[in-house]
Amino acid sequence: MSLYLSIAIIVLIYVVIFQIAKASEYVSVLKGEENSRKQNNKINGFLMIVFLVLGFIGVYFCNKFLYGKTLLAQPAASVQGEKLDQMLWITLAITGIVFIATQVILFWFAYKYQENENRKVFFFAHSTKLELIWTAIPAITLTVLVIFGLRNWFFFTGEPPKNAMVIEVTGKQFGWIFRYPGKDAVFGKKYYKNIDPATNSVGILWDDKYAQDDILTEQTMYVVKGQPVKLIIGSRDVVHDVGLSHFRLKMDAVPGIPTTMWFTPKYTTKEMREITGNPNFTYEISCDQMCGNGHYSMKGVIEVVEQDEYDLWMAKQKPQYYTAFPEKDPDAAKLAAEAAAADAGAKENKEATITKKDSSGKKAMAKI
Ligand SMILES: [Cu+2]
Repeated sequence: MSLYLSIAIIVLIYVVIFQIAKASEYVSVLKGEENSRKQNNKINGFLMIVFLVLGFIGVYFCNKFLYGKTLLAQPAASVQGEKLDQMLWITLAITGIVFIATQVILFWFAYKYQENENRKVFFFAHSTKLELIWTAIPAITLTVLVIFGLRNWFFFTGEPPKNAMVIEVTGKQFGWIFRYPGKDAVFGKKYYKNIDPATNSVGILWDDKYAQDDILTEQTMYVVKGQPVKLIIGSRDVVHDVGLSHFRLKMDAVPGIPTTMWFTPKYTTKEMREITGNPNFTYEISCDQMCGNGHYSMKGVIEVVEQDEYDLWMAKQKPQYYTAFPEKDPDAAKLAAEAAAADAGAKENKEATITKKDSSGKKAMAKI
């Protein structure tokens, strides 16, 4: 019913506009072409100013209602992110000033210099000086912005400080795998043909002596507040992208070509919950590259914690080597030994009870 009503209203509006246009055409015929054109000019000039003012009011209200929903309303959660935010604000300020100035001039001129019988058109074809000015100023400004951008780019894709922890991030259809180098702080070698989704999701070469303490986790990555983290990023299948919007960073995950970036988290997840006023806040890794039909579900989580909480978490992690070879797990061997000992103990007890029963049975027999 509401659909028919909407169609009827649209048709009605169309008919009304059509009739007004027709009527104004007849009026202009009656008034004469010249008069009608002058009047139209005035109306259009006035509408230019109305459009300008309404446009600015629209921008103001969009900003008022939508700014809080953008990530800019939250502080950048990494030291590098702050630098990028600063760059963004400088770019927005420069382009914003240019945008407002050019739009005001554009609409104001259209109104102010509308057709006037007392004014003659000034013919102006070319000015080298003017062209030099409007080419040189934007060129210099953009060069400065690009230089700042490149400096930041080389900063966070370059070498991190020495105390940085290193985590390998591997994208796959559809999820994230994180590898920590373990106690020796060196990643074991890997080879794609060794990939086994159940026990060896990144294809670690177990013969490598550095490989046996490597730790694998999926979907959640733990990092420490204030400690630089270097990510070595790769992919197991198609191109993915590690998108860290709260840290203001992103980097492609390309199969066969490792990419890197590093950042220093500024706030723990708990602190960020207070800052954003959102008790369910989590740092998210989104895949920023369309990578297949499960792309939407590639949400990873980064837990930023204090050092002691990280140490506690790390202590609970088991090297992946023991998942691949459970028989070599010293803990499992210990447990097995304990279980065997318990078994043996139980057996001994049982035998003792039987002997006891036997002897009491014999005694009973003797009495008979
Ligand atoms: Cu993806």
